[in-house]
Amino acid sequence: MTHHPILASLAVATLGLATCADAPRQAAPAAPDSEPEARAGEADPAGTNRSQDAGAAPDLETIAAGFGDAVPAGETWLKVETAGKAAPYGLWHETVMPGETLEISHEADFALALDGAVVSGLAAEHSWTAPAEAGAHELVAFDTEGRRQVLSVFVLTPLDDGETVLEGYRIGTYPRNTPEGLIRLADAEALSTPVSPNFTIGQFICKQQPGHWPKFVLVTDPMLVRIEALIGELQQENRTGADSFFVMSGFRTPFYNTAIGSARLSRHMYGDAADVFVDVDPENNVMDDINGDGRVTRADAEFLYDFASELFTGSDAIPAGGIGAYGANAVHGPFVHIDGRGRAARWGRG
Ligand SMILES: [Ca+2]
Ligand SMILES: [Ca+2]
Repeated sequence: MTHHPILASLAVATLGLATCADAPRQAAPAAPDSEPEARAGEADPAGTNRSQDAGAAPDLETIAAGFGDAVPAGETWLKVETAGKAAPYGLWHETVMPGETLEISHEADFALALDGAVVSGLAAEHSWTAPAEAGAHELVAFDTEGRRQVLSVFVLTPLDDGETVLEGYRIGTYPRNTPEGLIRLADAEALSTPVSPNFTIGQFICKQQPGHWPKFVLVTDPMLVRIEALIGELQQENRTGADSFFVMSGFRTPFYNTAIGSARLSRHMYGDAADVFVDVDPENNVMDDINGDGRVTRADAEFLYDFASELFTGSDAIPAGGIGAYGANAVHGPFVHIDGRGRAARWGRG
């Protein structure tokens, strides 16, 4: 999925979206329940009754059409909440089980576009019921002032205990806490689906079965908030020209985790860990000389470790987790491990 320009069509019929278009549960007097989409070029009669709309009635399609392809700023413009929590960035992702209803709310009215089509009127609360099929969708929340927020919504493939292969992709067996479902990536195009301002889902896939589709993957919010905050701060302080990390190892299926002899309860199996480094100067699949001493060594991993440790310790908004520093060996260069285990853990720093 890419960032579609918002289309002017009203494809409400697709994907069972009739359930999404309305249902503002707050009894806003003129909420456009029965007339979810303003028609292009036609004043929305309901809009004239909204006491706080001083100007012309909003034409949602026109507003949505003006979005273009630009990714929204890192900050959360609308502070849209899903599942009782606000997205930490203006571009984020959400997972839902098939048929599960996503509740989306904000303190003021906003509208929704799904996969390029406006699918709701203005309201402070919306709900969207996921289709039965696993897949990725682009949900855009926007208001009449042109502010918007993007969520990549993944409808998961359910994973039953004891299920070891999904559509030919080896999952293996979780030693405990089997996830209720996995993100399904149907084809190479799905890899470019954004999950945060500086990361796509494709950066986290397991290295097994490279030519096989579909693939399955997970990423957790705490892990992603941590590496997103880290790359953002490195950019802010001009420590790197990288627009993302090189993710050496993200999600690992239990099958793969066992095959490489990793820890039995590795956070990687839950999408809650990433082994990362910066790699743009030069871009050569090896850590850059980020500490500027003219060499690429373990000291560069330790620089990233210290930078991360200081950043994470100093912020209440960043979830607790692990940081590990690693030097080079025969098969990889220096890197840091970042996870979101919920409590501070540190290792690998002498
Ligand atoms: Ca490099
Ligand atoms: Ca160095």
